[in-house]
This record gives sequence, C-alpha cells and structure tokens, in this order.
Amino acid sequence: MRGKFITFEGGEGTGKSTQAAMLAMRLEALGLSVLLTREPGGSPGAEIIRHVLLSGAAKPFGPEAEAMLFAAARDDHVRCTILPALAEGKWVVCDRFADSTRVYQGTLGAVDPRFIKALERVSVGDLAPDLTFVLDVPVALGLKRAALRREGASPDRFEAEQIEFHEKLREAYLALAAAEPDRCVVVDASAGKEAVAKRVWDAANSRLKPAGPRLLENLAS
Ligand code: T5A
Repeated sequence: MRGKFITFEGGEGTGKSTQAAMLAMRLEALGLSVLLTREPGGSPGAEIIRHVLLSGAAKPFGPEAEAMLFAAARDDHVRCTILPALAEGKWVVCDRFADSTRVYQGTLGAVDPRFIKALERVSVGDLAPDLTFVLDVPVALGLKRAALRREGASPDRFEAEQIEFHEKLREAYLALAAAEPDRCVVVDASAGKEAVAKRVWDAANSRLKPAGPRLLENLAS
C-alpha cells in the first residue's frame, strides 16, 4: 500500500525542520516506516542544486531561473527519493515542497502562475501531499529563531530579504492554506516545541489516522 506524504511549509524560522523531525519520530514510534526529507535537496543531485540556490549564486539570473532550479531539484528528489519511498509503503515527511515555489517564486517573485504550474506539472506530476502543515509565527519571532539556528553564520539568500518580504510571505502562505483547506492545516507555531508538536500530532491523527503495527498490537491486547 502506498505510504502517506506529509509536507511542512511556512516562512523562515517557523520551526518546520523541528516539527518535521518530531512528527517523523512519533510516526516511527507507532511502528511505521518513515522517511524524513527536505527541499531544496533530499537526493544527491538536488543537494548540489540546493547549494547553488542558497548561496545566492542564481539570484542575478532572476526569479524565473531560480524557479527552474528549484523545479530541477524537485524533479530529482521526487524521482529518486519520494516516489520510491511511497511505493515501498513508507510515510514521507518533507520539510518544504512545491508550495514553497508557489509562494517564494510565484507570489513573492511575481513569476507568472502559468509558468509555475508548468514547472510543477513536469517536476511533480500527479504527486500531491496528503497533508500540508503551514506553520505560522509572527515574522520577528521567525527571524529571531532562524538567526539562533544559524549561530552567527550569515543569513542565506532568502533570510537576507527585507522585513516586508517576510510579511508578504506569511500572508501568501495563509492565503494558500485558505484556498486548499482539505489539504492544508495552519498551525500557530509561536508556542514551545512540545506544544506545537501536540497541535501537529492532533491534526495528523484526525486527518490521516496513522495506525502502525505497534498501535494495532496495543488495541488488540
Ligand atoms: N525556497 C525553498 C524557495 O524559495 N523555493 C522553493 O521551492 C524551496 C523548496 C530554504 C530556502 O529556500 C527557499 C525557502 C528558504 O528560504 P532552508 O535552509 O531549508 O532554506 O531554510 P528554511 O526552510 O527556512 O529553514 P529554517 O531553519 O530557517 O526554518 P525552520 O525549519 O522553519 O526552523 P527550525 O526548525 O530549523 O527552527 C529554527 C530555530 O528555532 C528553534 C530551533 O531549535 C532552531 O534553533 N525552534 C524553536 N524555538 C522555540 N520554540 C519553538 N516552537 C521552536 N521551533 C524551533
């Protein structure tokens, strides 16, 4: 049976990597087989493209070129990592996916939505997340957390954008989630890690009803 595909989205420092890892651990504790991955990256080819994108080397070529590079990375990631894992019945938990291109390059970068759609068709095909968490925090808090995570290193290509960029990013994610309520759940991620993880777990449980071998054993005993 095909596994489930869960993605985490949101602005900088909203806690996506943290919550993706915590959810993966909880699913594994049920006895499910889980793959934790991220974008840009998640496959050897895509990790090379990640380096080019986050260094800012592609910025001078404009948002269309960056969108193509994100799509090239995604194409490799989907084919080499995500689809094989889902076919093996694994649950795939992914830190960012196609919504990031819709929001960063589409809404913020003003790339033509038809171009974004065409790239998505080529790189993603029929694959769609079963559930997407949009983590939401006030911009100042997200940027503060992202700076803590960097531990003094310089901000990457997108963290270095102005505060207005991050405000628009937040609005764009909330609009995206409102447009697809069956797939997207907005989680207020300004509380502590454990409190946010509980909100994520409650939503994953009610939407996807994960039942791994250990849960079934417990119910039977
Ligand atoms: N991008 C990506 C595009 O433009 N288009 C695309 O198509 C794609 C896929 C990726 C960049 O590329 C852009 C978007 C991004 O700018 P990245 O390095 O992967 O770059 O950056 P982010 O995904 O933004 O990751 P961040 O690390 O900045 O943010 P996270 O993952 O949201 O936050 P996380 O979990 O690393 O937490 C940050 C810090 O906060 C702490 C953590 O311990 C950590 O120190 N923290 C909390 N502290 C208190 N309370 C909580 N609840 C906390 N949760 C986490």
